[in-house]
Amino acid sequence: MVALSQTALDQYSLIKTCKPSGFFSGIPVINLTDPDAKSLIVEACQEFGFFKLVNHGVRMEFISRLETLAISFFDLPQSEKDKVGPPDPFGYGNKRIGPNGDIGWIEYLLLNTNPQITSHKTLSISQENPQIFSSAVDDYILAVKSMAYEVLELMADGLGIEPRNVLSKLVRDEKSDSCFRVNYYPPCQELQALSGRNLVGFGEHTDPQIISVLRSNNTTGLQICLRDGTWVSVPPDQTSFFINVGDALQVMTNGRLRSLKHRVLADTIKSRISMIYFGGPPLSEKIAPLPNLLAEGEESLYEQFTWCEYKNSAYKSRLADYRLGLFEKK
Ligand code: GA4
Repeated sequence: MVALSQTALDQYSLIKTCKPSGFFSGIPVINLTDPDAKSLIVEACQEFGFFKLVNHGVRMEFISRLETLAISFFDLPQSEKDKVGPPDPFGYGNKRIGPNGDIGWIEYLLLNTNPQITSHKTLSISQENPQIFSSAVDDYILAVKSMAYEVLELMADGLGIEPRNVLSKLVRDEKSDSCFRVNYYPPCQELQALSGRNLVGFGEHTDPQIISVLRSNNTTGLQICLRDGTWVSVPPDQTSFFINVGDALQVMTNGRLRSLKHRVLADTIKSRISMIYFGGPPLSEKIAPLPNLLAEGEESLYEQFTWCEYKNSAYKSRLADYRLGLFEKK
């Protein structure tokens, strides 16, 4: 038994391990209906690039329906799941993340969020009734998008920039290059017992887009990197959303808001499931500091680039690379 597990561990020796850290109690919690939400959001995004959102208005039934369907998909035999993969970048993926050799203790579905482009892959996720999964995704995404627009509008208000839809319109645009991911992290008890550490489910990285909206079940795993470089664990909360600033928003605010370095460790006992909406701009959009935000004489910290250029460069990188580095002015 031990020998068998050791083989399994050797097989996964490329998957990194980490020591779990204590829960962090300092994560800003923002109530979307709070009259002070706009300034609290800006403060949280300046300090952490991250906050927890409560009273978000997304109906629990949309969340639960999608989660249940996703779990049934991940419970299917491997050969069935493989029919929806490998990701190109959309589709079902197992352990391999992105095209450049990153691996983690994870299975996932990466989907396009544009309802007009429901791919055959999305349709084949729920075999008995192909529409079930895609309509659950559509309902969920619609609700999460409208909450994300509101957050981005409050953010613009809080930053004192006009018009208030200057950020939300990019994600709202029908050509917005957004995507959606369902991550499933199976428990890793045996492998953990052998290594004495937790397996990394999704290695450290920042998200390239404008905004990411995450919802998970009640299993721990998400860790964020604080300004001083320490990694802390985020207490899970299945009724709330976690919002994080992406690289594009960091550039558009000339570094005032910070994109968040984060990672996920697999739990030893329980599986973790998370669903993340990544709001991105249209491919042709120029990503540069918003002029109304720059103080007099303040220059952009970054070379100008389009979202398409940034995305292409991101797909040539490894997860942990500092992707904005290539675009910083020397
Ligand atoms: C991180 C954020 C999103 O999950 C994602 C990821 C993408 C992928 O899994 O295909 C990337 C990663 C993410 C950043 C660097 C590249 C691209 C894997 C990878 C190694 C869908 C995205 O947009 O960028």
